Amino acid sequence: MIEASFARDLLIETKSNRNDLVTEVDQAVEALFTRYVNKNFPEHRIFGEENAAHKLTTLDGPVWIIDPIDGTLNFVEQKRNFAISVALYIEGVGEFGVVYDVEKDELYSGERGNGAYMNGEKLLQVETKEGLADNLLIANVSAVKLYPKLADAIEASRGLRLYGAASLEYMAVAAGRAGAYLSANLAPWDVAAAKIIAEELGCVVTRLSGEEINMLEKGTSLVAMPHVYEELRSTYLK
Ligand code: 2AM
Ligand code: CA
Repeated sequence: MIEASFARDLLIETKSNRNDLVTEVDQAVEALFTRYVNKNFPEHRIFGEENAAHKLTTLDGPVWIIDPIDGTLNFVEQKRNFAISVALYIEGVGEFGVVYDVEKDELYSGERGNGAYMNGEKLLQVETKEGLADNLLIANVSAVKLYPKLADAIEASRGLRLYGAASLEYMAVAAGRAGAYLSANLAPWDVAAAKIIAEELGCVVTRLSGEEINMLEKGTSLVAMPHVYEELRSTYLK
């Protein structure tokens, strides 16, 4: 459905600001998952980005947390660097998640306690690279504004990268392509699936403050390999 949309002009609307976009494709993909969940698991609930009926205030029971397109701005501007993110939470605990990079045809999946996979191949836990100096960092400008010392962390690191799709930035850390990803404002559906996969690969996931992420609220996000996590938290996130 997404790939077919590349051939036509998209209907694009703005949400909270001029760069917060939704297209008819975001809505159609969420509707597709909604039909599937309703048909196969009628008692399950859906917490999704693009449908007003999909806003929840509790995570009781089984809940599918869905972002039909994470990185909509990339989808519109680049036709790449975006992903579908789907997670199953039961009583607030992340059980299963998939992040699908549509353009690269890379399907990441993870199940709590059972490891993570990419296109069916088991992913290995990331090899520990020494310190910040040996790791690429992914961070957005808003995170640096919130914690100005992060500018020093970036300078101390191997270099700065930014892709513009939170779930894929999580996968970059989970797969060992970067040491950490820091963001100032993500929604539950941006991180729900990616968090499960990253944790299965040994990453630590919290708010920038070190607090646990409440999957009903937007907020800051930090995912990192453990030793990079400690270095960031102890020296740069104060
Ligand atoms: P989205 O494409 O699903 O909105 C961009 O840096 C990353 O931040 C994307 O993963 C994007 O997800 C997410 N994001 C969350 N809230 C956003 C907002 N209000 N405006 C733009 N991007 C947002
Ligand atoms: Ca989205």
